[in-house]
Amino acid sequence: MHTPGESPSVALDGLELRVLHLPLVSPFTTSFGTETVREVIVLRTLGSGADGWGEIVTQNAPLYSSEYTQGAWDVTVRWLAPALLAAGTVSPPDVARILAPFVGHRMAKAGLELAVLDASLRTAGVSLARHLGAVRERVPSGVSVGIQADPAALVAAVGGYLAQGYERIKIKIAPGRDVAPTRAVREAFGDIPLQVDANSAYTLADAALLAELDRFDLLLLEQPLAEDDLVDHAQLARLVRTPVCLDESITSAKAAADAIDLGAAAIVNIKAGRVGGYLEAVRVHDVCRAAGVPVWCGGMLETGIGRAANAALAALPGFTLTGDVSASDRFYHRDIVTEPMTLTDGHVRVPSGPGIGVEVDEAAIDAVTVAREVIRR
Ligand code: NPG
Repeated sequence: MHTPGESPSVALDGLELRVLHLPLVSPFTTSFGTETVREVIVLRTLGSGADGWGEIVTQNAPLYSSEYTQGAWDVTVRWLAPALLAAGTVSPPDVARILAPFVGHRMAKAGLELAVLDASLRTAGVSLARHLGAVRERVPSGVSVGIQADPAALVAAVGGYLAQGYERIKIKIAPGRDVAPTRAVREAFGDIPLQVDANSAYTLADAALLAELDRFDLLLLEQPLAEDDLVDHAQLARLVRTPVCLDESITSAKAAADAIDLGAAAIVNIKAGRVGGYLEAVRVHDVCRAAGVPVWCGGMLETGIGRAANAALAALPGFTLTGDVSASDRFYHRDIVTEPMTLTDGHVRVPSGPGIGVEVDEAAIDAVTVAREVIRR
């Protein structure tokens, strides 16, 4: 198994934080609400070496997880950034160690670690993909389709993505918007690779309803129950035939190991932000691979920064299922990198340049920046 090795330490003189508001090409509806503008924090390391870029994938409101943008901004400005800057010179693995005393706030920590990784690897001239242990130059691309007004609108949306070449469809479900929309997509498109994501919208009392989805031969049923309902997920897994995949519940490699031991997860969605960084994400991958549990790379509507890093992660050998690593134009009219990710034959390219392998478009990022702060040591 590949373990990310040494990479140069970064001398940190400061950190730049920005809140961005990126308009979405179409509203994105999940069981917890509708987004029309993606609010995200982008970070830049300031120092003598190369600038490093990172992204904190929180949303405006704490609906997917307890983290949210203003909270992440506050904890970063008040606690996380000062602790890193006080250390002065940090290697990528130092970031998690230095920030470990601060409980939780994994998305904020992941964004900071990514910025340090990017600065370090740009200086070393090594790609993030190579550093993490990627074995592929391109990865298959899946798309996550939000809840639509009715099954006909869902079928139209899915048809559009299939026409673009997406290799796998994930549809969001919620109580009352589950069996009928799934049936509509199955009937319209036959044997396509299809999975559903409930974002914790059900309880174990819904087991019989969720078992009705078995007849649609889904790849997986993602996070049907609440984040901390591991035992209930294990019980549900015995009541449905569709493999249960966990997202929100998997907050670390330890959580992944526990979920697998309990029989709560047959498949794991890996998001670096949710587990506190790309280095922990690799450890989640390793735990799952050793247990024979397939993984796939989740998405958090990343800008070109996080999207490039996700493609690198998704190129690791255990990512045997197609991830939510879609083209930039799935979400954005104008991304903040000079070469936004595109779809070719249903795949996206894994960047091979130093660090995350993409360049930030300063004019584009300035145009969507709604708050900016520089913290110096
Ligand atoms: O392709 O980036 C993408 C979006 C994938 O559906 C997606 N993400 O629950 O997995 C999820 C969902 C999400 C997005 C959750 C944003 C929270 C915030």
